[in-house]
Order: sequence, then C-alpha cells, then structure tokens
Amino acid sequence: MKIAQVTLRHMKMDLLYPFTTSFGTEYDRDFILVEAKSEDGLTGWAESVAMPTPYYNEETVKTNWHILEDFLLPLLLNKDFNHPDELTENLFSHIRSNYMAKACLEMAAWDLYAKQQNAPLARLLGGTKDKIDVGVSIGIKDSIDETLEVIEKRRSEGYKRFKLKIKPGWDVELIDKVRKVFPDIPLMADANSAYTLADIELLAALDDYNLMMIEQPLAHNDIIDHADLQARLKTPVCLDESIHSLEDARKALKLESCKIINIKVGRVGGLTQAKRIHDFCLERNVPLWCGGMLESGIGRAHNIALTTLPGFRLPGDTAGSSLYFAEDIIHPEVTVADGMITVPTSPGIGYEADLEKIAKYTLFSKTYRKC
Ligand code: OSB
Ligand code: MG
Repeated sequence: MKIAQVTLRHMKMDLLYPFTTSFGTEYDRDFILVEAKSEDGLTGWAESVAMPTPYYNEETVKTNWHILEDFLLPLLLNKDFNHPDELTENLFSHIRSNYMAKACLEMAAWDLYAKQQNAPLARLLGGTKDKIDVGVSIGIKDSIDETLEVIEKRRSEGYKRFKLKIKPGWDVELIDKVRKVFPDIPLMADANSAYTLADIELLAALDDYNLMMIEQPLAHNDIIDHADLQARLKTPVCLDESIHSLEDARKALKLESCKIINIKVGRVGGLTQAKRIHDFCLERNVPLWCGGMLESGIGRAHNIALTTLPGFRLPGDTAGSSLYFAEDIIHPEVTVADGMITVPTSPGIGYEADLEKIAKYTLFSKTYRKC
C-alpha cells in the first residue's frame, strides 16, 4: 500500500476540568491530528500524544511537527509497503527517539491498513476481547475532600480502578485518608518522576495501604534506582516514562526495576512496538495496562484497540470522552458502562472522525504530498 497524502492539524480542545500532575497543570489538549489518505481514497486517523511543553518527556507539538515534516513524511509519502510493521521496524528505524512523532504516523497507517483489509484494528493487532475494563486517573486537587468526592463520583459511574496523582507533600496523608474512606477500592498512585531514592522511607510508608502499584516514582529516564526501590517495597513498581521500547522493557524486567508496565502507544513509537512489548510481557506473565495522555477520541480509539490484546490484564486509563471534553471529535463518543468499553467492530479504529467538529478545533493545518 501507499500513503499519497497526509494532513497535519494543530488542534486545541478545552478540557472540562484542569488536570494536575507533579509536573504541571493541563487546561486543554493541544496536539497534532494526523489524517493519512491512500491512493484508493481511504483515510487513516491518529493523534500525537506530545504536549506543548516538554515536561512529561522531551517531545513537544513543535518538535513533532518538525520531525514529521522534515523527516518522517518525506520517508513515507508514496513509499510502497506491505504492512504497517515496516514503518518503525524499517523505514523510520534510523531516526533516533522521537517516539511520539513516529507513533502518530504509524498509527494512522495502521488505521488505513485495517480499513483496506476491511477489518477492525483490534483484530489485526491480535486482540481477543470484545469489552475492556476501564480505570480513571485523578489529578491533584485543591483538597483531600475534593479528591474523595471525585473518587465517589467515578465509583458510582462504575470505573474499575482509581489512580491518584501524587507529588511530595501530596502523598501519604492523601492515600491514608482515601484508604480510610474506601478500604477496598482498587487504588494506585502515579508520581510522574517526582521522587528520588532519598525518599525511599516515605515511599515505603505507602506499603501499608494495599496499593495495586506505584507508577513511575523516580526519574523519567531511570531503571537503576527503581530496581533498588522495588527491592525495598512490597508495592509493585509500574514503569511509565522510562519505557520506550521492547529493549527498555527487557532491561527493566531483567534488573527487576518494576513488576508491571504501563504501555502508551505514543511513548513507545507506535502499535508495532506496543505489540512487541505486549508479546514479551505476556510470555513472562508480567501484567500490562494501557496508559492515557488525555487523548481525543481518535487516540483513545487506538488505545481501546490495543487494550483488547490478552496481556492487558489490568484496567487502563482509557476513560470515556465525557470525562475530558464537552464534545469529542469522533462519532459515537467513547462511553463507559459498568466500568467497561464495548470494542467497536467496524473496520479500522471503529469510530468515525467527525470532520465538522475537527474543523471547529483546528488552529492550523497543512497537507503534504510527494512533490
Ligand atoms: O502519567 O499517565 C500519566 C496524563 C498526561 C500525562 C501523563 C499521564 C497522564 C494521565 C492521564 O495519567 C491519563 C488519562 O486519563 O488519559
Ligand atoms: Mg503515568
């Protein structure tokens, strides 16, 4: 197959509620949307999870646009390929890092490929579930009482796992109070790299609260100190920021730096690499779950498809559209019932891109063809 034309759109969608982590507060989802067209007129969609600021990782909307425009699109446009695996494993393989930039183009190619095959993306990836379990990620709030109210609300909506963002000063007391009110909910914490090994006793105090895991407590690029920490903790460590590839996952598991991995398609450079990590972890019985980056419905749809693979044993951060946006840019929107999403069965990502809504949230767009 060939991709004849790609349109990049710089999008901005207000979030219904600000989302605060240890690295900052997001008020909107500001991102690149990718529309890839084949010669036969089919369209594949994806989005980059890079944010405008380099606080979660080093990539940004602008660095992604640069890498896409100057390197990835010239490599891809009009190039003949048989399968989307060839993009990151061959065509893009000499380009270092820039995982989120590669991933968004690769994911659009996967959607297009699935539409050409007239098959759901989930099935082509090797998915086996027709429903997926969903958890929710709850940002840092102004008070513990406010956090308790949000948990109660999400619990009444059926969400199956509650992830609380933590940072120094918003950690043990928060978890202690939440556990007193909710002794039995599946609960975990995500630090987004806010601690160091100097905090090991504080992190060990969290062992008393029966957390499912603690996500990325230490540096974004570390797998060495996390091994020391995991040796000291009963609570499983889950890595997010530190894992960009199958190689990273292999090394982290070899060092026993974590017991669980959060896969984000963007962070690992695309669906092919996500599949490789999945297969490796499934064989070794390492639990996985699919992370989120406050995606619009387009990125969320890809996450849902990936989560149908059997190794995604824990609920992911793929909450319903209505927790993020007043309206989504796909039809239908992603809905959660009894803490589950029913996986769509139509070809590709299985949700229709809503061109009118997309136009409404587009700041700038540019179309690329081979000249
Ligand atoms: O660390 O998982 C994270 C959002 C932005 C950046 C990093 C993270 C998150 C989330 C939100 O936790 C997950 C979601 O609801 O999409
Ligand atoms: Mg995280």
